[in-house]
Amino acid sequence: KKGYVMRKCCTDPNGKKTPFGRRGWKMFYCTLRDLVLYLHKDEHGFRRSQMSDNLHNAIRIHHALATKATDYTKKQHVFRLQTADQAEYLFQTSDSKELCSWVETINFV
Ligand code: I3P
Repeated sequence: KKGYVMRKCCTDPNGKKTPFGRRGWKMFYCTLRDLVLYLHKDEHGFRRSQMSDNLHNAIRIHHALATKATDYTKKQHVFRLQTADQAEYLFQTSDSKELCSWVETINFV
């Protein structure tokens, strides 16, 4: 699965709150492959540099959980991703269909 999403970091992989200044929403071209969510700057970055593009922006989703972020009311079509290493992110998708598709894909791969 692939597509554009907005991402907000809430909790860093150590379980500590992401510091102010790094908590903003940012757009990425997101691809899911082999239990890793790769966040590319855009489609071009995805095609050109494949896996080497922003390796630190890769999120391992083995034992991760995606849920609709019904408690987050500032934006629509947002899901929360909690990873095995205790990081937490919010992802905004384009519509409710995309939201369900991302959540199901992440949880059932
Ligand atoms: C954050 C940015 C986010 C905001 C977050 C801010 O600032 O304005 O949009 O989250 O609030 O800290 P920065 O870019 O300097 O990190 P919301 O859009 O959800 O309000 P937060 O600290 O309450 O998460």
